[in-house]
Amino acid sequence: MSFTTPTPAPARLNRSELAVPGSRIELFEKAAKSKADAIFLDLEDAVAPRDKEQARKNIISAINDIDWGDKVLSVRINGLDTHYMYRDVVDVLEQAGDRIDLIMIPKVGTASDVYALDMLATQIEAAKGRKKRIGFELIIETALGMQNIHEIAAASKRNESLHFGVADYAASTKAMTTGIGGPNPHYGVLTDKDGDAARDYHWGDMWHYAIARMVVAARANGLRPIDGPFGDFSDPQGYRAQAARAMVLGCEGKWAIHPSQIALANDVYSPSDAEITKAKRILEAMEKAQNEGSGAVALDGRLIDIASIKQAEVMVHQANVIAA
Ligand code: 1VU
Ligand code: GLV
Ligand code: MG
Repeated sequence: MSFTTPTPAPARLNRSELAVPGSRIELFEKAAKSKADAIFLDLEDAVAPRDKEQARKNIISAINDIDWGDKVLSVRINGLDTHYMYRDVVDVLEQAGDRIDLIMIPKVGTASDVYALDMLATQIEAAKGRKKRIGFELIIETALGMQNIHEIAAASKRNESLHFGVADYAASTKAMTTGIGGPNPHYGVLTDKDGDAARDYHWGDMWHYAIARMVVAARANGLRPIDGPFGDFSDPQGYRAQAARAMVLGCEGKWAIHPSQIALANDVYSPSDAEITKAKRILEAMEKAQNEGSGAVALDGRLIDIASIKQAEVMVHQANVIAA
């Protein structure tokens, strides 16, 4: 291991994060009663400009008045390039009580964006005597943000998670697609025409680089990597496949833009009984191996070694957090 060890963000279950537009108050109670691990009340792109001020008021009342249970509660503020942002932060942090856990910052482009928000939050917390320090969720959804992702991830002790905002990222990188998340038929590989077999076309995962890069930046800085929206809420299979891909790359959860996606995310991001049993068997086998002086042994015809302990511990840890 390096002598440098990332300090982990506060542990929070973040398998599903439900997006709730701040202008749709009729959804607030439903969201609070849902099985989502986390909720973000949105002031940004799900709210039309003429509704921004009212949405802010709605969200402040909702944070104060609704019983959010043990959910992680966040507010997505407007971007730093808008005149809404400063008042989003000031009003929410001054007027909403301590129930709010996080502020979600969209379209973060540079470490200075995070620094500016840290300064503002720090001043408000000191002036108002807020006891609970607010954490930050950062959406990486622009080419600039992706370019600077490592500095962004390290920019504040308030940082808790990085989120992949696939819709804005596609727009920012000028990707020729109008879908929100998931695959695109043009992103595929056709087997060579000189091959023996009949030609075959495989769809690829056009978001692989972005998500993998986000996972590295997040994990290197002790943050949770979270996959963003999947717009086609009529396609549970597609959602599940996207969620599973991101999970295998290291993500800890995924947004739900519709209540039907919550159970899918919770399921994909909860290790199955079979996976937990396998991980525990690896730990048992390695404990036995180490007691007998071996670092590497065979289990079910496969190599396991000391790295396998760490892999299995990730699985068992997640299972324990879910069971707690
Ligand atoms: O069965 P009921 O009538 O009691 O309830 C409906 C509906 O009210 C409810 N519901 C929700 N509850 C809590 N939170 C939600 N976000 C939410 N959405 C719906 O569920 C029941 C079924 O709803 P539906 O199928 O009739 O859905 P609607 O036609 O009402 O709404 C669909 C959309 C997609 C518009 C709605 O789900 C929504 O606004 N989702 C969140 C959108 C959002 O926040 N977007 C920003 C994040 S994504 C991004 O920034 C980039 C793309
Ligand atoms: C989320 O904000 C996105 O743009 O996908
Ligand atoms: Mg966005």
